[in-house]
Amino acid sequence: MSRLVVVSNRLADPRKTAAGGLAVALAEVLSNTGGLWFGWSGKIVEAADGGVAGEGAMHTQQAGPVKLVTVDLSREDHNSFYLGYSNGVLWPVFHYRLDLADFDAGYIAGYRRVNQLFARKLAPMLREDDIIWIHDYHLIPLAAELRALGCNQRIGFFLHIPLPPPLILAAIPGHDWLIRALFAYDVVGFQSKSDHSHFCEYVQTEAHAQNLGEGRWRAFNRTVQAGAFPIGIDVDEFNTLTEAPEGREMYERMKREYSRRKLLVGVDRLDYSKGLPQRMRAFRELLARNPETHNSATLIQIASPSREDVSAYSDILHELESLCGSINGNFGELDWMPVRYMHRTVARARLPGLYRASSVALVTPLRDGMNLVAKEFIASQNPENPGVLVLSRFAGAAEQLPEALLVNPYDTEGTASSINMALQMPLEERRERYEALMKTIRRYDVHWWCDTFLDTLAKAKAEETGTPWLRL
Ligand code: GDG
Repeated sequence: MSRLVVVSNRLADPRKTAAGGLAVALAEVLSNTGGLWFGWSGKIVEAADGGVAGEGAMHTQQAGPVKLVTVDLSREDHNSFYLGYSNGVLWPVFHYRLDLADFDAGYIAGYRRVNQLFARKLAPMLREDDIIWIHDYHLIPLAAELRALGCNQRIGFFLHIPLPPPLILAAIPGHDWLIRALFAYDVVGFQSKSDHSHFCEYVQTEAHAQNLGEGRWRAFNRTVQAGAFPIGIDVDEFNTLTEAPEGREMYERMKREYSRRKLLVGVDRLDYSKGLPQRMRAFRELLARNPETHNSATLIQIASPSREDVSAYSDILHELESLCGSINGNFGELDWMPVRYMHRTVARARLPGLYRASSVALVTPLRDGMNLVAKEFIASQNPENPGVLVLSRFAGAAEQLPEALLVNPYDTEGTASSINMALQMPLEERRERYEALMKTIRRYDVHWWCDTFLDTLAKAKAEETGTPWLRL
């Protein structure tokens, strides 16, 4: 069996349960093949301490059968690669937010420099029959850089975030370079059919690629296989967490604390793509229009801190804080706070209990690759008395989960009425929806995702081996 090499910007120690379903699933396949996981160490080295652009010390750690190898980044590289191009250009544009993109010309050089650094460090560790799986928008050109160093292994790429339509993508200076870089992969995976169709449209119209059928495209002397591989969660892990003492304790505490209330829950990284201010406005509308929700509906919103060194994130923090304050100020009573907002990370073991104690989950991103919270909420429900998922039609998950109450998060009144419908939904309908949702979530779980992607990569036609890669 070939060894699996996973490359992602950040790594998680697969032995720790806090690592989450994705890390656990990757760890499983990595363990089976005695694999290697490579990425950034999380450490930034200042120029005064010898941090030089394009250079970084390496660290190796053994986690059971899995080898974790990481590299440090200089402050200059972190600024242009991570804060600049990855999170200041690609993240907003791929989430359709051209207004938030900062197209500083210097960023792309840093982005390329770090991808070259990763390639230079990784290439000598590779074996001829390794299978390499590269993750997410930080590392789009990594395969091209590896190919330029003579690596002919199978290489797959998975984009965790959405891919926008060609005209939005085309706003990125260097968009043609980015998409050309995708042709260095053997397989490119997207979260949804709609992301995949944007890729097809782009390569057809902008790159004049030849459609070879069955998802295969030929351009730049290379053939790439593209498809949708919607990511899932580890349903069994969630069931175990729900039944574990910490999960049960959390559930019972919430039930006790809110015995006279109807709990709504939101769990998100504090990111502008998650539509948090829009969600708060919809909740305010619900309270304004439905007096019977007063003294009852209580929204617990966890907004875990994220990328606080990117400026667009502090704006969203202030907007959210002010909305929560005004809702509590205008509607709250001495013994009832409509919104409980926490700008903190909650321990992973407690999430299932919180989800299970809630009657409604609000998962209303403006745009999201998939959104795992939607799936985690359903997986944690009591089948006899399940809660209702209110889901944005703009989350990748909506394609797979039409039995949720789908909403347009930009439509405040429409979202408020759907939340009200969710709060009042009869048990029989809740059960029907839950069963249909659960069936999909179980069938397309994280193991299905891993296996299907790696199987496609293993079977991708290897006719390109040895073709000289057009230098970027
Ligand atoms: C990207 C794409 C795609 C959140 N707050 C806490 C916490 N979380 C956990 C959730 C969930 C995960 O983080 C978030 O996953 P999402 O899918 O919602 O979103 P992103 O972080 O934006 O991830 C996304 C995903 O990649 C996978 O491909 O679905 O579309 O944007 O697991 O539970 N976990 C803990 N405490 C928190 O406070 N422990």
